Amino acid sequence: MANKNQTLGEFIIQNQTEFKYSSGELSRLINSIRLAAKVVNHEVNKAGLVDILGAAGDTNIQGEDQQKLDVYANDIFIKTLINREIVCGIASEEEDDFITISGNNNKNKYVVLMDPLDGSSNIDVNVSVGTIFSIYRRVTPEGSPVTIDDFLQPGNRQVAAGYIVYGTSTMIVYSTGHGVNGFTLNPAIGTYYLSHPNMQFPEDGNIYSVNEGNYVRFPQGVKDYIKYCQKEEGDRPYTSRYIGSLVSDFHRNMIKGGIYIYPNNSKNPEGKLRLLYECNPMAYLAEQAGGSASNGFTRILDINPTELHQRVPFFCGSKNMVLKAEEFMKNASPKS
Ligand code: AHM
Ligand code: MG
Repeated sequence: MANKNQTLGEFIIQNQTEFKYSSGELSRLINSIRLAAKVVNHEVNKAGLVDILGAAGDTNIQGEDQQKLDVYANDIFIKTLINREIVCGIASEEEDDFITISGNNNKNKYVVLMDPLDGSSNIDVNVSVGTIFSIYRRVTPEGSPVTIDDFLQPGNRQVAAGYIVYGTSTMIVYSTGHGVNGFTLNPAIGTYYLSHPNMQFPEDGNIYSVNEGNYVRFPQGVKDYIKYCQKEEGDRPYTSRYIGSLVSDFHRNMIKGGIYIYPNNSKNPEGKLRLLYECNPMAYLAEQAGGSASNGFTRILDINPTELHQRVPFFCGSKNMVLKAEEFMKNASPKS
């Protein structure tokens, strides 16, 4: 039974036994992410003071170099995970290659893949950004250094995934395969409380989120679907809402019902979003909340990744909306 006074720390302990291999390692890992998220949150909240504290590339009054926030977030998450010797490897959107962590004699079981600060171009204009993370059990034997195979696993093998949204409130939303729960940070005391237990995507929705500025470059199926959303019929036209910050757009759609689309287009033939750092974790959360995620034709979580920074088209949100968009994609594609 969900208890709204419950803190994230209490929730993690209470639910530890639900984990398949309950050694406490995954709980400690989520605890580390919780901690790093607080540090990043503190820095993101100060971003508006940039003219006072110094812009990226400057040296501040204490003689420290000011970093870009996405680089800062990347460093904080990596340092926190390395210092606690809690994972055997990390891959990040900000790093060219994966990082091997050999602490604890390579005995740690989990790898973390993350986008430390997604939507960072929104920071300058005081719009919400987020952190996205994804956790897998390694596939190579414990006791040896990780290899690329530990990272190139299909999304259906994730053991946990989540995001932090640095919005009007800071929230951490995550799943370990038993539904999705959201916790809101009380900044006065630095504690996250269970504010959104068992989050569910409405099956239908009336919001579509896509960068329509790219319309002329979209595949015909997406153009047709957008026209469908705009048609005056039944509960349509739908509302268009696009923040340009995946975590925020997803978060709103999960609460209100909607679809997020970042299609391939003539300029980005594979799409823009990264399969491992953005699409897989969001797809896992969507499905855990009763929603759906596809590349227009195939379930995102069933795609076998071939490279770390692989991009894919992304259609994610309320189940019936994703189904409808897929129908348009199929109907518009050349019949074989
Ligand atoms: P980023 O990882 O470089 O921040 O890019 C990902 C972001 C998403 O958060 C957002 O939905 C999308 O890029 C917006 O892209 P665009 O400006 O092309 O619409
Ligand atoms: Mg990103």
